Amino acid sequence: MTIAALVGNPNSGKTTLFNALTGARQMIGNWPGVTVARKAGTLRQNPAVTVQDLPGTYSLSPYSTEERITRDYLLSGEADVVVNVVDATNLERNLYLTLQVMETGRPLVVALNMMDVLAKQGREINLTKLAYALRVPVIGISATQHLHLADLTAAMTADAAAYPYPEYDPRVESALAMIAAQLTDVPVSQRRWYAIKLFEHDEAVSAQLALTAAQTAEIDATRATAEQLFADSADSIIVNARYDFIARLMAMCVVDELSFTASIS
Ligand code: GDP
Ligand code: K
Ligand code: MG
Repeated sequence: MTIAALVGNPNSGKTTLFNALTGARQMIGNWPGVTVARKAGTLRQNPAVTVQDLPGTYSLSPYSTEERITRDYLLSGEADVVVNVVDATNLERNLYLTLQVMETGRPLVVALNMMDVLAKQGREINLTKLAYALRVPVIGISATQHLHLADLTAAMTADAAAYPYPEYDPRVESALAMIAAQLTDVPVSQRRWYAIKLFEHDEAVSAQLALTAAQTAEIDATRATAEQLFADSADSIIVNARYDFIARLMAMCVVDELSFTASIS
């Protein structure tokens, strides 16, 4: 039995993909304690794979119910694989969630949706480079036209790479590594997620981990050093690291016909 969870920004095509993958085989309920609908189904072609729909969200910060449900579900480890539905026509904005999903340590497949719209706009995304840079499989699909859905389900059930995650500025990485080294009780796949939260000074997460005074002091010192080095707050350091990474991906992978024409004229 495999559980594949669908995550994505609102309007990325999650519901359309969910319906295309599962057909009529759907179970509807609620997430515990809230009135947000919870929908699951099994793959048309393979009933041993359950597809779990998650609420649409732009980020995984715990500020809204949708973000909290999605974040807690991913951290629970229930999903064997996460399918991140990405709107190819809004790649830059959608990738912010992708990076956060990778930080939760679940195996990931990117379903790059709306490829039909992208083609009509005369734009191209180099899927090979995108997959290489993210270190996860990227499958270009159209959920409405049922394009390449078999490739997607094949990628969902293939063996995933172990805990891929985006690598940021080396100075951020070394701070995160120092914090992660304190977290020997946290499963390896989730150390990066918790290291980022502790770097960001997330009080709820530090309370949950029951750190010793020495560990807390070590983490505070690491954060203070980074804040001094970057002359910025820990929160902004992480946000900027994600945006820098996305900017590099965009420069590497996106071909805009208009800008191409301009550059050769
Ligand atoms: P959700 O908010 O992520 O659940 O997104 P929906 O599945 O409701 O899709 C949002 C809109 O995009 C709907 O009008 C869909 O018909 C449309 N849509 C979804 N996937 C595709 C696609 O691959 N191509 C095109 N052209 N439209 C799509
Ligand atoms: K919608
Ligand atoms: Mg929907």
